[in-house]
Amino acid sequence: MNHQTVPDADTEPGSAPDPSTVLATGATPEDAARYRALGAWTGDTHWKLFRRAVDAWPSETAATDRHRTVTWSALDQGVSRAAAVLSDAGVCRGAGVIVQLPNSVTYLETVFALWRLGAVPVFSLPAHGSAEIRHFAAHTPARFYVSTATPNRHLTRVHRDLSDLVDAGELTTVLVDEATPWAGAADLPVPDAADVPADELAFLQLSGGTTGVPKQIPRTHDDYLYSVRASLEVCDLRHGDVLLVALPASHNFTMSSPGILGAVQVGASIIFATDPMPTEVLPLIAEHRVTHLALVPPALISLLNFPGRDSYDLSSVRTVWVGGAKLSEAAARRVRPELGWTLQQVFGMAEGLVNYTPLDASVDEIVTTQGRPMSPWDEIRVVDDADVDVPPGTPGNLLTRGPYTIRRYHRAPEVNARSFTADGFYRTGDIVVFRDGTLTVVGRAKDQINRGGEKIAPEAVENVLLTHPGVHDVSVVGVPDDLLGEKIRAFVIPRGGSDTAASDPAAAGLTPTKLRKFAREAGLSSFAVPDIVDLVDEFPLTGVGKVSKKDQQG
Ligand code: OOB
Repeated sequence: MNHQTVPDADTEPGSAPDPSTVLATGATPEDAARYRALGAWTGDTHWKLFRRAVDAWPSETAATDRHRTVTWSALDQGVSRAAAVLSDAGVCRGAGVIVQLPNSVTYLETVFALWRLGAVPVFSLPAHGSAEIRHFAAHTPARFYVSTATPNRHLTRVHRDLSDLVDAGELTTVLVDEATPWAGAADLPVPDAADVPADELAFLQLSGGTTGVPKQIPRTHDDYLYSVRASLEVCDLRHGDVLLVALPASHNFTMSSPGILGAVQVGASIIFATDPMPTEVLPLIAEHRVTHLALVPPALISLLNFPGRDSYDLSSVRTVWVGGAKLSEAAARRVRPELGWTLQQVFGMAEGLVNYTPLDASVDEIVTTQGRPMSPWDEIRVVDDADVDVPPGTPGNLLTRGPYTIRRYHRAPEVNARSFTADGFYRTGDIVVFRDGTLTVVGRAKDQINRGGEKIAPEAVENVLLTHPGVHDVSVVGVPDDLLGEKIRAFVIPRGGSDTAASDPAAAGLTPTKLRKFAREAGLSSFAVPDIVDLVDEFPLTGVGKVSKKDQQG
């Protein structure tokens, strides 16, 4: 078993780090000195953040899921047990550990135990398929995988599909029962907390891939915890509040805007839902007197349109954060009058930059913009395709740099060359209008489908469908959808043509339903399986003979 650790920089273990870019995020020593002098980077770590909460509010409620409710002190005991079990499995300081857990108290115990050990979580989503997990195992030094032992149809399939990696000794799996976790911990020693520098890699965060496969985003304790504190400055989450966590915990929005870590910072209690749809969210709001929640636009719209909504007491909620995809002005306008809640739009990205509409902004600003950069040290540029700045109010490509925005992906030199400018600005791929300090998202320049906040690279879906022996060619596009914003549509040319009754034997009997099933079974994430499949004879072409995705979008 190779317990290789995740080094800070893009260097191979043992080789000398490049002195100009020693930090995992690509920040230079000059950047680091500046952000420290400004007070943005304070030397705090995720483990210290957790310890402070346990010491300050030991007997207050920390978190609740469908299996249990824990105080901060009970959570701390769970974290100790988790650390003992993970350490016994071989997880050590610097080890990379893929975390694929549903929203749960067990999730909290796992990630804080990893930070206690000085290990490096590699975050994935519960909906990810085995194809993504394989990719993480291949492209990060992670050799451990923590997931659930509680019955779960999708994850059981993922675990089964990964068994060859486990048999080959390439992945050590720790499966945890969410109701009775960390069995066997009683006989194991609890390792001491590791002393971890705050400018070290804290975890690898997911990026909605714009290339075939998701990229890994290196975040440090210093930069990420600054983003949490900056979020808290512009949000009204306070000690004693109740935060409903209904989007996947590992998503940057859920984790840090201000999210789970914001709740740990201020001492708010966390209620876990495993699905953001109204049937699960509404009863939890009423039962736990929830004060804050974060939703993607389709979940908010479903809640606004839910017929039985009035039978729930929703008066405890002060603020709803909505982000991940563009919220329509029409839906945004309904929030205050129909729900009585304050809306904060959140336009963020796992690479860094997060924007919020201010709590006290005018109604027009709240419903028509995606907010203002949350830090005074966020640098914003809006440029044309030649990287020349456009005048204020003119749509252009959003570039950004700042104390919590990465300057490179983890070990991806080619992607880095096109995703960042030479002076370290991140090319967000978003087309925006910047006016009077506010950003409005008006389009997208990246080849990415945003399906209600889930980011999908068309190429990743095309690559999976192309492995079907009866498929000659595939083109995947996002098509407009009232609820999700966009849906995934795959145009497929079967071998021998669209009349699969008369075609090549490999394509005989091919149907859209069979292709969707094939995509699921090939390990594609559940949210990336095409919503619509069309069998066609040819693709529309552009003037220069390329597939015209524009025409396919209808
Ligand atoms: C959040 O993070 P990611 O990494 O899943 O996706 C980032 C991309 C942005 O570049 C943009 O294309 C889109 O998602 N996006 C929005 C948006 N929020 C994100 N587009 C329009 N309006 C919005 N409000 O999605 C994320 C991370 C932290 C906080 C919130 C969202």
